[in-house]
Amino acid sequence: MTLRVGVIGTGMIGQDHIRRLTEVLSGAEVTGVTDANREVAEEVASRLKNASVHATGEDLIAADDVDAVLVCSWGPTHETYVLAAIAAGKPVFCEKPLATTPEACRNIIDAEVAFGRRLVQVGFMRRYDAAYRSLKAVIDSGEVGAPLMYYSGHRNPSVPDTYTRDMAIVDTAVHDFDVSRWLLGEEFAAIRVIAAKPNRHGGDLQDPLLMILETESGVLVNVETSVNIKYGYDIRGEVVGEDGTAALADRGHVILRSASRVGVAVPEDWRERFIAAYDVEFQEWIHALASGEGASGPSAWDGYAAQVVCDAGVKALYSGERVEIELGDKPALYS
Ligand code: NAD
Ligand code: ISE
Repeated sequence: MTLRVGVIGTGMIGQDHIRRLTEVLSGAEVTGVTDANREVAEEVASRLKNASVHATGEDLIAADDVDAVLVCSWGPTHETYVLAAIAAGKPVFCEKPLATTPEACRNIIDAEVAFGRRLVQVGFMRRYDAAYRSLKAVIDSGEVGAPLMYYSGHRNPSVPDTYTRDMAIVDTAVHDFDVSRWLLGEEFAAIRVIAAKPNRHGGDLQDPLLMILETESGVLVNVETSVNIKYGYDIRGEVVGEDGTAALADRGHVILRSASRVGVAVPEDWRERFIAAYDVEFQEWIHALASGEGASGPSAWDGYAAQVVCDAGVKALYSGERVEIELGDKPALYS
């Protein structure tokens, strides 16, 4: 069976995922697209074999030739489209964030729980990255003992002018929150956010930021976001356990020799750094849906939990205080 996918939002990542679905992976075709900017959607559709352009996301979700929905529009629009897909009983892969507030995420959880089976998957692609998977395997094997601390470095060479103060938390560190929860297998209990001496390339942004999170068992997670670090896109991770440490290797990097030195070239951006992870993420999603198993990757609960941490993080950023994190009851659907 070929999975017929409709894509809402044909901007940067929408186009990249369409390329992935149509040129890299098997088992799926893109049969519909829509974008608030119709011209962009039409241009994208013109490069596809058999894709209709829909006037709205709702029309696309209702289309008979769309089996599953991929939401790649701006964050504030995600809740509406994910809810519409659930109402239509169609699986929906939603790029991060699941929605932009914990309340909106809860609305999605309530709708999915009422539907009775998982339809939603969130685009936390790091869980599919080979290096992260190896790191998790080492942690789970007990080789470094019980984890006590985890460092998660998230560096972007630059960010666009539209990048606001909160985005270091809600747009960038949201990935670190998710992957730390997944690596350590537990929820967060509190967060503090401290701004470093500002990077002169960052304008009015508070950049870099250091976020110190505590898990329920007391593991400290420190997340560094540096979003104007110029030299490249660099993702770090190191767990400190009772008996040793384990760090993400520089997988995919290129060793350079120049000016009598040996160095490591780093990818330019997230597309290159996570290219294989996006492929695995989508292939597993397609197989899960095609086999009738249903969404099995990052859930609405995972999207919600990350958003609650974001919300607390923004409060911690502005108050300078330690802000507690409370998720409430986890529906059985996600256990
Ligand atoms: P983008 O601005 O390049 O593209 C977004 C597109 O959505 C635009 O073409 C815009 O016209 C369209 N759009 C906006 N509102 C819409 C609506 N109501 N209906 C239909 N289309 C609408 O942004 P992007 O970088 O592609 O990001 C899109 C989403 O993907 C964001 O949620 C972002 O956080 C996420 N993202 C995830 C990753 C990742 O690493 N997983 C990387 C980049 C972006
Ligand atoms: C972007 O939206 C992503 O999700 C990237 O993975 C992240 O590194 C970047 O900071 C975000 O802006």
